[in-house]
Amino acid sequence: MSIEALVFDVDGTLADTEEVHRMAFNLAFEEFGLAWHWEQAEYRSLLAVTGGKERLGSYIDALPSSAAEKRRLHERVPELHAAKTRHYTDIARCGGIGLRAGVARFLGEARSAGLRLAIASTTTAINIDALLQATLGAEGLSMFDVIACGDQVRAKKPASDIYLLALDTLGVAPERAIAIEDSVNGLHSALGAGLWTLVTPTFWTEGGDFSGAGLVLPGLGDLGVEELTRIATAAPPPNAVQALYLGQ
Ligand code: XBP
Ligand code: MG
Repeated sequence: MSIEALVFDVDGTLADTEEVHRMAFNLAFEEFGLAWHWEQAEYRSLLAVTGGKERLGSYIDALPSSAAEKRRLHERVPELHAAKTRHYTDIARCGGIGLRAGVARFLGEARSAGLRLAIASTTTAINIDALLQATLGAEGLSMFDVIACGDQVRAKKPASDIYLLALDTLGVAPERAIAIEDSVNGLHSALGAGLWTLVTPTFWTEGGDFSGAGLVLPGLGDLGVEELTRIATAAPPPNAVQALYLGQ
């Protein structure tokens, strides 16, 4: 069965963004007078929770504070996350984040091959807009037929909601699409939606259990679109992969 669409994750896949997300969180903590500072090692473990607001909530829950203090802090999460997003988009818009190696070439090749492009990401639309316009210019957004992201779904990765939304909006069956991810959460989200998945880990996600991935590579590098679609279509049907993932 031929491939019609490629569905890309954003953070860690299109660009290695998590160091800038970490910096933006720390800038927001300073702005709010919070004595919090996420070092890389701590942030790497906090990334097990997808979604910046959910990550903040999980961090607060683990604080040695009173229930009343935790309630007060939870109430501030939306404004704290909005400040973090402002810091992140400021850095992205100034060109502080580049695409990962091979991504721009791969996107161009996919479009020339007539494949449709989509995004399925946990981050916010404003972050995606800032990153894509800064790295790909005016057509950075228009090259994607669908951008499914952030709070458009209730359950974030590893739940499959965001990939199911992307496929539904594209009008493409899972077996006619390939997912490209960087993390275990992202892989499980794509597998649960029945997509054959290429995983390209970063420092933040390497060493994860990528069982069920169709292919794991250090990055897109020189991989050809034609080569990827050939590998994916020669692979076991997604329902077999999905069954493997779902333990059926
Ligand atoms: C990765 C995430 C996001 C980012 C932070 O998303 O889990 O939460 O870490 O961005 P992706 P926000 O699915 O693109 O890998 O603070 O906007 O959530
Ligand atoms: Mg990711």
